[in-house]
Amino acid sequence: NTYNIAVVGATGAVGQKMLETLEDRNFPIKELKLLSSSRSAGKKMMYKGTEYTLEEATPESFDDVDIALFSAGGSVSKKLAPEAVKRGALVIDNTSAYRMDESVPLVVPEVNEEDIKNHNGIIANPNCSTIQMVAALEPIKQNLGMKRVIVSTYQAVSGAGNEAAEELREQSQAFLNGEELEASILPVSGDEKHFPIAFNALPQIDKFQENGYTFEEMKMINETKKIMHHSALHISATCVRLPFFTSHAESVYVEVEKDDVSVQQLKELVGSAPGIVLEDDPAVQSYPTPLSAAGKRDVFVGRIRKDLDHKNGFHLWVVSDNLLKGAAWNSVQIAERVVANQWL
Ligand code: 11C
Repeated sequence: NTYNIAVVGATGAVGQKMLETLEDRNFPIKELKLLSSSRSAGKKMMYKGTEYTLEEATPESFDDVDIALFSAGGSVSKKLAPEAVKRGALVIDNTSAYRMDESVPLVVPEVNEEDIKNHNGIIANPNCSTIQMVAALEPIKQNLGMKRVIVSTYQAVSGAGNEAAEELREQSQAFLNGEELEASILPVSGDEKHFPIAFNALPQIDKFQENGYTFEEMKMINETKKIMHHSALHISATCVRLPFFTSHAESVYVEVEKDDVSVQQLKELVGSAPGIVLEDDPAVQSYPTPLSAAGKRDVFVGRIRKDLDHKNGFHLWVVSDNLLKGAAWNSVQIAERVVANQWL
């Protein structure tokens, strides 16, 4: 079987990776449609050596589309995803628009693939920093039980889009030339103040909420509970933007329910889980980094060690390409599971 596929937001940081991933995976495409805002309509992009012209996304664009991959911002998804569904398309939405909607499954295939079955036309793709963490935590939750998670993130600028990545490039050059740094996007394009990211660390990703946490932190907290079906989980997050381009890294503290678990046991569990690669050998300085994970689809885990005080506490270092497993690959992987299981 082959399918008519639409990519909405094809020119964005994630949209570009969606095309690359569909091509790498040789996804069974009958017809491909690249959709965008009116601003990008008319631009050309390549897929499998053929040039495609971007069309402005309208409700009618989805006539005859089987699967629509959305990554053009929450407001576009809010407006056009229901139109696509009305016309019979399955929407895989990479924005936060529908993630916490009870009628919409929020899916990381390694964790809750079965939830796909309950879709009503829309499947939500979680936030990038959430995806890699839950993939690493799932084998722990399943085998040992999980009581508490405390995560601190080290996130790449590409998570904030191509323009944020450009801002880091320009500021880095300016810094090395001894020039003044101009910030107009990060930490959050829509917020009042902007700070330099080059040679810096910004403890704000997305806007602050009333409880003092940022929206990115609340996404990690709420999405994790939903994906893992673990509403009783105690979980807290601190999200930080750092000056590198690709992959998010996370320091994750987890408390398990089972007593007397050894580090070796935890390494075996995590290392044999789907989608996870264990790179963990302090004796030979083996651990993943943002650079070593960039361009790869897996989630890499290292530095697994026991907490020195809490007998059931462990620390992990989790790294993955935020545009691949964190976005494009997870979306295409959902599409692959839908097709393989005939859950369209
Ligand atoms: C970042 N995690 O790194 C964000 C980007 O909800 O899909 C992903 C935003 C989202 O800035």
